[in-house]
Formats: sequence, structure tokens, C-alpha cells
Amino acid sequence: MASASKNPFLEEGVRMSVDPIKLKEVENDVRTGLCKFTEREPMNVLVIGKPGAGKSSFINSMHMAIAHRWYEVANYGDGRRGITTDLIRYDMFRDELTEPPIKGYNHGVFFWDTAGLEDLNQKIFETFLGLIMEGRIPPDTNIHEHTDTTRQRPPTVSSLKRRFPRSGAVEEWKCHRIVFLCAADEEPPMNLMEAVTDAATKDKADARSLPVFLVMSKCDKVDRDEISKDVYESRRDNAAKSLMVFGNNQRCKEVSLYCKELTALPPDDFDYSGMRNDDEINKKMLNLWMNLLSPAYRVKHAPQKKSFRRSVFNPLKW
Ligand SMILES: Nc1nc2c(ncn2[C@@H]2O[C@H](COP(=O)(O)OP(=O)(O)OP(=O)(O)O)[C@@H](O)[C@H]2O)c(=O)[nH]1
Ligand SMILES: [Mg+2]
Repeated sequence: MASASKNPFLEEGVRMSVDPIKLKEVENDVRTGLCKFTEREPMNVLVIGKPGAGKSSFINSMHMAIAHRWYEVANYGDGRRGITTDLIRYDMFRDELTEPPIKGYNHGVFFWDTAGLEDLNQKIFETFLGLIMEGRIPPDTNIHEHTDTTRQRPPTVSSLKRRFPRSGAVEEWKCHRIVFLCAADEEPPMNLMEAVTDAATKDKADARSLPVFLVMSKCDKVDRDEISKDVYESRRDNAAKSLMVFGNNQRCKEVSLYCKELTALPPDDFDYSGMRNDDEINKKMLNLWMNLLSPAYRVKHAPQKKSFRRSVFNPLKW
């Protein structure tokens, strides 16, 4: 493991020169990797972080790096419109939104956007996250409703597990990768991170083991000296340690995402519906794609009785 004083991250700085030929090669490798998945055997990426950490912007940026056309896959912050409260499953790279469409793509890659979760030290979050990871929570479920402990009859660990039973797990919803978004301009949400680490790796009873990635977003604010480098580095290292990925170059990334401050298309200042392509951002996103797609990561879920397996094509039973 790297020492605390040494930058444990791969990137040598935000402004790197980008070789367009190399970039294209990496993109082609990513495109090939994306074709391995199908609707029946998909890759589900669960995106977690505090409200406003950049989860939706991240999903849109990961889309843009391949699609080269701005499309708001996930609604991102722009007043009330951008506030996510549900668990939403996005299918990535619809042909008409991807330039050029991915040849041989089987529409098997999905990002799950979670409502911004508060940094509460509650077993309820860990339980709920574990249920999402096991494919037991259907898309479009309101997360706040099921984790709100201020309700008259607050949820408990056992009431949640009863509400979303193991027998209701859907194979196609099971999580394969977790991306934790942490904004450079905020203290890392340590309680939430611990809940994620525990849910992803320590649930012995469920024998679950899923790879977690840390993405430090809004790093442009560090470059512009809006945040002191020392403060940022200590946040980043604490976040990496909490997610147990400190020193892991593949699983820790520092990025600036597509956002109105950096990449909005001129000239209409009031319309941020479009973003211009940015090779620097694409390069980082492609690097992350390569790591997400790596088959080297161990993914283990709780065993499930075949007879109880529900199909994703029969979701009305919920
Ligand atoms: N400067 C800067 N702003 C960013 C970056 N990423 C996201 N933003 C901005 O941060 C705000 C919140 O971004 P979202 O993507 O909506 O965050 P979120 O985590 O999805 O928020 P919730 O869904 O409400 O939890 C938006 O105004 C984004 O434009 C970044 O890398 N740099
Ligand atoms: Mg969002």
C-alpha cells in the first residue's frame, strides 16, 4: 500500500495532453467490452453518494464519453428538476443517442441512480443498500420513503427484509459494480461510506462481495484553488480508506464531470441542455470504463433458490 504522503492515485494531473488516436483506441476497447453483456446477463452499476455529489452528472458523463452526443440519461442538478428521490435504472447507449451506435451492443449495461443519501449512521441504510445489491428492490422504488426513520411507524431491518424478501430477488437486477461519488468541495460522508463498505463486502450471512470504486468529483474546484489542495487531499485519502480502496489506482479516480460550469454549450447562458465534447473528461471516463469492465473483479451474491426466481419481464407482481 502507498504511504500517506504519496499521491495514491493514478492520474498525474487534471490537465494532461490527450492523444486522439490513443483515445479512439481505448474507446474501441470499451465499446467491445460493452458488447459482452445482454439484457439477461447484464452489468449493473450502482451509483451512490450524498445529494449533489454528482451522481447523475457522472452517469451522463460516462454516456457522453462513448456517445459523443450530450444526452441527459439521468436528470442532473438544475433547480428542483434535478433532485432524484427514486432508485432509477438507466439503460445506456440507445442506438439513436450514440454516435456511431455501438456495433454488436446487446443493451446489457445499466446504471442505477440512487436518491442522494444523507450521511446518517443507521443500520437501515446498510440494509437497504444490501437489498438493492441483491436485486431485491425494483427500479422506481422511492428510497426516502423506505428509509425515513422519522415516520410514525419507522422501518426496521426486519420490516425491510420482509417487504423485499430474498425470494423476490431478480437476477437481472443484481449489482456488479458500485461507484461511490464524493464531491471534492465537501467532507466525505463517512457514515454512508461505512454503510456501503459493510453492505458490499462484509455481509457474511449473505456471503456478498462486490467491488467498490471511489470517484472524487468536482476536482476542477481544486484546480481553480476554490478548495485548498491539502484539505482536498486529506478528504480524498479519508474517503479512500473508508471505502477500503486506498492506494488502489484502478478503483480511485479524480475527475471533473460534464457540467454547466465547465462544458455548457454557448451561446445561451440559460440553456444548459447541451454540452460540448471534452477530450480531457472523456479520457478519464474511458479510463474508468476500462476498469469497470475488467473481468478481474470478484462478484459474489447470496445464493438463491432457483424455484423462487422472478423474471425481470414480469415486474407487475411487485
Ligand atoms: N464544477 C463542477 N460541478 C459539477 C461537477 N459534477 C457535477 N457538478 C454540478 O453539481 C450539481 C449536482 O450534480 P448532480 O449530478 O445533479 O448531483 P446528484 O448527486 O445527482 O444529486 P442528487 O440527485 O440531488 O442527489 C449540478 O449543478 C452539476 O452541474 C463537477 O465535476 N464540477
Ligand atoms: Mg441525481
